[in-house]
Amino acid sequence: MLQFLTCGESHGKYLTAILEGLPSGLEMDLDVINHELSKRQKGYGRGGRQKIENDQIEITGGVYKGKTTGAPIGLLIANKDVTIDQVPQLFRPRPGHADLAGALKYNEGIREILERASARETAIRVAVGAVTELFLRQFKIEMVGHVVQIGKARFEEEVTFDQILKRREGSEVNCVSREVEKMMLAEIQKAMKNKDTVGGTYEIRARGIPIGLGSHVHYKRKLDGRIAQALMSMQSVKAVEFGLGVLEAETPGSRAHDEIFYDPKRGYFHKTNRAGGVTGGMSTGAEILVRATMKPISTLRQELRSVNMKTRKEEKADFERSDVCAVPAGSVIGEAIVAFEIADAFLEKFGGDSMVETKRNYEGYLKQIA
Ligand code: EPS
Repeated sequence: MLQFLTCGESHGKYLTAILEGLPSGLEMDLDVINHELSKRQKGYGRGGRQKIENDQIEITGGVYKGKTTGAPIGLLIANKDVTIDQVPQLFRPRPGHADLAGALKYNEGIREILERASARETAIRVAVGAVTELFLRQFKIEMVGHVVQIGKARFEEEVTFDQILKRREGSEVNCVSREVEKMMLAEIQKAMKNKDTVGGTYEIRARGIPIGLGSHVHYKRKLDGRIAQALMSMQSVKAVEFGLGVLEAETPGSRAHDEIFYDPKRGYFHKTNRAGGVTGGMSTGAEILVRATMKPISTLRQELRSVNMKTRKEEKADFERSDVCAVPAGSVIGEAIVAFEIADAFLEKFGGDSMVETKRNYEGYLKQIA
């Protein structure tokens, strides 16, 4: 239902996206989009590029008098940094980056590959996600993201959606615990000192989800599969898990599932959320709870062994300005990515060319399952 394409290079003139499939009549709030863009630029351990850029969204189509018209929405962010002709070619591919496979496959230089592979592209994905968050809010669906691990520093406490919203405020690493934040900062400082980089895990939650988004009938329609694919497409992500996730392996079946209850006011509900809000590829009505793990950034000051693609001789990999830790930024990007996937599944189920129609369809469904 909902689709988007991004275009642009890290040192190109613009990052752009066309988002298609949103109904007419949705109010566009540029402040909300810009706020998400600015959050993505922050976080302890970010690289020098963020001091140059001040990402701001421009809408280039599909919005009239502050509201969507139903036409494709054009989004644009202008890059401020030097242009692609002013940055050098690379010959020593960085292990862990797209450099080697990309250069061979496309018969191009490393520069041509890394410019598009760069996580700079996530700026425009955050803008797309923020627009879909505006859509979801109209149906009382809300999103939140926070960092649960950086290096060995791990946040283990159980927290509610509201606690995350409140307690992550003011954190330099988007963590809800000040104690764990200190340990996370120490992990990043250690990596800086050792000319190294550090990865971690973020968690995304969505609440207010109706039962039945996604479907069990076809593998491509499964909601968890769609969210996992989208999160995996984010630069650096190497693992995605829902609910108990990898802990399912050691949990007995009697404690791995969510028992079913009924209340005349609430309808069917679960007291636990071990499934992370999705079973059989469909939303259960509980919060969607998904975690993504990012590998450490692959551009290292302490260069790894590589091969010079001109001479085929062993040399140290090239170094480019980069981040030491991008997990806090990842938690903002992940939130946008999950929002898009939920909005897509929502529109697939309820459709509508205008917000009035989508709302009517949604209310009809809620009555049906009450
Ligand atoms: C990024 C912009 C990039 C990198 C980083 C993310 O800018 P530059 O290459 O000019 O420093 O800082 O990208 C990577 C770490 C990567 O490996 O691609 C951004 O805006 O998020």
